Amino acid sequence: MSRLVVVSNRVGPLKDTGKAGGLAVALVDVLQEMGGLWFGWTGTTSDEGSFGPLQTEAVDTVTLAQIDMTQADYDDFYAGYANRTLWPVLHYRLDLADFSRRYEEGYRRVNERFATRLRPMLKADDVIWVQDYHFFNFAAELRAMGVTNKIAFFLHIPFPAPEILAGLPNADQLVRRMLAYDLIGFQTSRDAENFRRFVVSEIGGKDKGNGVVSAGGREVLVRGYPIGIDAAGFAKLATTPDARRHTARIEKLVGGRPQIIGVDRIDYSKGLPERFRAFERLLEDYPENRGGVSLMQVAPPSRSELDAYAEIRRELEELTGHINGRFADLDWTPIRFMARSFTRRALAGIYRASRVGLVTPLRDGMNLVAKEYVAAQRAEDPGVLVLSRFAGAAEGMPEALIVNPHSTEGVAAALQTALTMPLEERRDRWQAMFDRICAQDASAWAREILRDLDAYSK
Ligand code: GDG
Repeated sequence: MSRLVVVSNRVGPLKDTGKAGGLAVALVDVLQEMGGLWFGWTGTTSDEGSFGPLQTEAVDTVTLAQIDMTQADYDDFYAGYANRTLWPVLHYRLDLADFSRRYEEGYRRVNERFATRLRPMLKADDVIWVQDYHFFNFAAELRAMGVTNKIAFFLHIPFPAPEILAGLPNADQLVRRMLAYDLIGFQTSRDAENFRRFVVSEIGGKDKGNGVVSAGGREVLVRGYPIGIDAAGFAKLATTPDARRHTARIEKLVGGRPQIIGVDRIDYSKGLPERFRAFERLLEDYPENRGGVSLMQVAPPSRSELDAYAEIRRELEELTGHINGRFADLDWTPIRFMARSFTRRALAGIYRASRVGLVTPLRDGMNLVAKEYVAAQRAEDPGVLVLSRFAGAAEGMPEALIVNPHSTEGVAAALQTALTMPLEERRDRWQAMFDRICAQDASAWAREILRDLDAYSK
């Protein structure tokens, strides 16, 4: 069997995967099974940057190999092109994108350097799997160095309609370089379709059917592979003593009154201000909820050095103050906004204590919170998931209450439906979603991509 080489911006952890998300768990699983190398950035900057020493760590059959970046690489590649250019464009926010030439150059530089450092570690029959928008160019760089191995790519965030992507300077070059991969996986069939449409309409390629596109002498398999979570593991987490303690704390606090839960990194793609306004509308339009229903928002800050992120946080603090000031009562606080993180166990317990899971991104590749919320519920008395149609997760969770996150009235009405839904209907909807997320878990996702890569590319 071939060895697996995974490339991603951040790597690991190999041990203590209890702390890691579903992605790390799934990758460690397949890496252990096939034997493998996981290559990426250390997370630190140094003067030597990617020219500096390779830091390695091995556990059984898996080796982690990491290199630093220089401060300039961090600024131009990571904070720059990845997070200030690609992230907004791929989330349909051309208005927020910064198209500085310096960023684009930094992106090419880091992709090239990282590929150069990986090259000597590669063996002839290694299977290479590159993750996410940081490394669109990675296969093209490897090919330029003569690497002929099978290489797959998976994009964790949305791939926008060609009409949007065309706004990115040099988008055609970016997509042309992506054709150096043998397989390109997206979160949804819609994203895959957007990519194929771009290849046909913008770079004169051909759609050959069955997901295959061709251009510039290359043929690539382009498909949707919705990422899953370790559903069974997460369900177990929700019943650990630590999780139970958190469930009990909330139950004590709300005293039988229903709680709505939101869990999101503070990011403009997550639709948080829109969500708070929809909750306010629930209290306006359905006054019977005043004094009863509350919204708990767990919101770990991310990328706070970027203005757009700092602004969202301020806006949320203001909205919380406004809504609480307007509606709060002696024994009831409408919104609990917490700009902090919790352990995964605590999160599982928090989900379990919440009658409604509110997941309303304006755009999201998949959204794992939607799946975690479902996994953490009690089978006998499960909560209801309210889910944005613009989350990739909506494609595979039709039993959720699907909403347009831009519609304040629509989300408020769905919340009211969720809060008044009879037990039997809650159970039916939950069971269908739970069965599906267990069958299509993170490890099934990874295996399917690797199987297709093996079957498709010669
Ligand atoms: C990207 C794509 C895609 C959140 N708060 C805490 C915490 N979390 C965990 C959640 C979940 C993860 O972070 C967030 O995953 P999402 O999928 O919701 O969103 P992104 O971070 O934007 O992830 C997304 C994903 O990649 C995978 O392909 O689904 O579309 O944007 O697991 O539980 N974890 C802990 N404490 C917190 O306070 N421990």
